[in-house]
Amino acid sequence: MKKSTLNFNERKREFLLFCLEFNIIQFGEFTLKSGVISPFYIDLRPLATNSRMLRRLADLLLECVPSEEYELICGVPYAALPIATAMGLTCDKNIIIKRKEAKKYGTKKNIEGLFKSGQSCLVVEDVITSGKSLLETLPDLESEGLTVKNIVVVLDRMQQGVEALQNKGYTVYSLFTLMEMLHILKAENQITEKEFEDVVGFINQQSTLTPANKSLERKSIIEKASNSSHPIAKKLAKISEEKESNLILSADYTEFSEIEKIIEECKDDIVAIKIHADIIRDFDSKFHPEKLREIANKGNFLLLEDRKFGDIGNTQKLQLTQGPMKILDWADMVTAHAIGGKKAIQQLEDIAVIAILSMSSEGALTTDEYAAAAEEIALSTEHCIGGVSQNKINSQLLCFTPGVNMDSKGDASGQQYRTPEYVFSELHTDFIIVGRGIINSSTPGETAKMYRKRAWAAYQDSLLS
Ligand code: S5P
Repeated sequence: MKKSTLNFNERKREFLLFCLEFNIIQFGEFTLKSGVISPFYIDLRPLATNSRMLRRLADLLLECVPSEEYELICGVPYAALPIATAMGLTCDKNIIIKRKEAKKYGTKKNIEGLFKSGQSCLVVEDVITSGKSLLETLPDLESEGLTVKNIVVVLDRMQQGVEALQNKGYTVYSLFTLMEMLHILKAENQITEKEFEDVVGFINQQSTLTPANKSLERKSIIEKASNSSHPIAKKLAKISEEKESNLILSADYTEFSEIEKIIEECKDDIVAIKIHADIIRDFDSKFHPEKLREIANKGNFLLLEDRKFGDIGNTQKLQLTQGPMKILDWADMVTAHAIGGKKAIQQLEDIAVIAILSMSSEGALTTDEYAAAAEEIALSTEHCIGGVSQNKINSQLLCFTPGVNMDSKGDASGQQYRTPEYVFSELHTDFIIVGRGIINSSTPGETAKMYRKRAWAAYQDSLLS
């Protein structure tokens, strides 16, 4: 089969539209096994009869999980069995089959297939609700000596299943959450506003993860990232865990050589470097991006261009791809205002976006009302991985907070600072963005280390409280 030329998000959309067309997802009135009337119904089993879409789904799921993390693939019976088989065929890894009931004769085996104790296994599930069927399946695999760390699911119904598994130490990757699926279908005009609201109302009524009770809990970066479908959110979370760091260095220099120098000093302590390419006097659109990419890969951190897009969609797309910066060619993430509305921000879909929800400068016009509206846009936009915020974010978005300094309360130009401890405990920040607190220090390397340690400790405390 010819490989699709569409990008990850376009293929996700294509897959959902297919599901709708073939009644794999249905909207209406359905009586569930429990007797509850549901405004939607999902059954992925018929998917196996369409080999093209099954392959497409296999590709998407394989892209969710780093391939070096597992040797075998196992589908939870029955819906995920063909999906796991398609994945195995695609990535050339062996699959094993977990029986629904143990064999009553012969070998009485629970797991079928050729495997060795100690091998790592990726578990595949179609839909995760409470996580019960996965929690029943995993001990059977583990009792055979298999190591299970990662689980990939097509759809997270947002009914605490992911949390239940995370609490047991598993990493869950979901291709879609129910909310994300609804937002895509709404954006594609495939469901009406009423159908959208009925399903959201139903989810809330089923006492699932409503925005209200989500706000009570402080979620970890890893949890948030596993609920995000964007690979950059997951990569950032992975780097953060590996380096025990929540620190993004804001290298606001006007000479490229100074950026190189500060990176050399701070690279072990940061998860990302944030630059303003448009203030670099000697920015060379070919040489500097290549150099930045090379040192970022080597130093295991990401590149954030703080472009703060804030125009109409068409202009933003041109600003992302054209001109001397050619940001799309080298940056992993960009910042963007939501001021131009949802459609405008959608034009940046080829890159991970951090939406500006509120600003740290004195007198900023980003009121609570504005921030809430911007957050709503970010939440319903697939490629928005987080928000730049001076307030608590009550959702799954990663929270990035600039305006952090251990020694100063602000500058003469209206910048306002808070301490790492304050932002982690009060705002539930995930990443701090620190500029002059580090770059103006006489020993930036040591200072970056100090910020990293204080931030990580405050972050850990905030998870416990
Ligand atoms: O609200 C904001 C948003 C951003 S991205 N306040 C900010 O200060 N920033 C950026 O963070 C700002 O553009 C600068 O690059 C950095 C803060 O730098 P510092 O030197 O004040 O720590």
